[in-house]
Amino acid sequence: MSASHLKILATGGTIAGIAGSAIRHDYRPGQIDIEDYLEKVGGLGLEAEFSGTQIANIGSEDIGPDVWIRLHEEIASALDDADCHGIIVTHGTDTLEETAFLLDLTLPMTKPVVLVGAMRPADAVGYDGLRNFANAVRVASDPEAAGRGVLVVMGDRVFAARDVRKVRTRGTDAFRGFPRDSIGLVTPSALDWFGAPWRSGEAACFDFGTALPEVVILYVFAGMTPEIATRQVSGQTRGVVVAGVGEGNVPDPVRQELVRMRQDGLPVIRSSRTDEGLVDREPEDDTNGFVAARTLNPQKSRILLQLLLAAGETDAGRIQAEFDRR
Ligand code: DAS
Repeated sequence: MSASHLKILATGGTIAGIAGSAIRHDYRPGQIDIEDYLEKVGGLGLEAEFSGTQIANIGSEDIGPDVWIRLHEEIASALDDADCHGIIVTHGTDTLEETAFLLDLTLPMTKPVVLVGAMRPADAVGYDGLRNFANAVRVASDPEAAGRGVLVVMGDRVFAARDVRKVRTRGTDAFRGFPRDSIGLVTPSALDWFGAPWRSGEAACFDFGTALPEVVILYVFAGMTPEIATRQVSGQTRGVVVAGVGEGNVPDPVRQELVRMRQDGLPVIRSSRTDEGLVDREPEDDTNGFVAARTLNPQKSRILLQLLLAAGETDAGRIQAEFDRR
């Protein structure tokens, strides 16, 4: 098989981070630029040719719509380039799941698009970035990787963007998927898929490029009051996601405040602060006008609601149908 031509879009993060010592914990993300990184990778003997673009060189806690718009433009251009077989985005791990899900919802499923990061900086003992990158090259070079949504490769596992989330602050096994855990296993020498592609050739679910409307996430805790909820919603807010306790539950006074927000025209999505599990519709949702997030965590629910609102969708029934189908 001739070498794949892969487009590498670098945004920074720990994969490009430097600690300055092999034993220091603290480090600075985004210290290695893409050209230096590709030079490092050149010594691995990977069966691929790369062209790199530095989109940003920052910690992913600082990534948001500005970087997303540039990433989206560069990926769309690479998807139209007949000489490009696949795209790899190097990214910090803290918000990797949000970038991946945003791209998953706004790109056509025609070529592999893979996000990859690292949990340890490049000069740390046990640096995982080169292995993760080599794994990402194997996935992005496989035509079978297209049609599975945007993919995340971390810790020898392949995740679908709609499932993946960071579940640990440290350690190279920091990512899990829900409801599906990994959809494939990968090493620098082997790739095994579990199941066939299910979105081959699909068009983008949503347009992207306009400013994303403000959607807030209300994190629920024991003793939360309606005033605390109200203070987090401003005149610019266009939607509310609740990181509820258990299966998306809130104290009753807060529920009453959320009903008022709904009556003022704000969609309200009930998600959960609990790490895994379904948030299903309850009979009261019909009365309250709320939407159940189903399998999407609060940060992904926010991305989906932003795109729905940007597309002019505010009907709770149609929004619920969109959450049901993800
Ligand atoms: N520095 C954090 C980030 O950019 C952590 C990381 O990259 O893994 O998300």
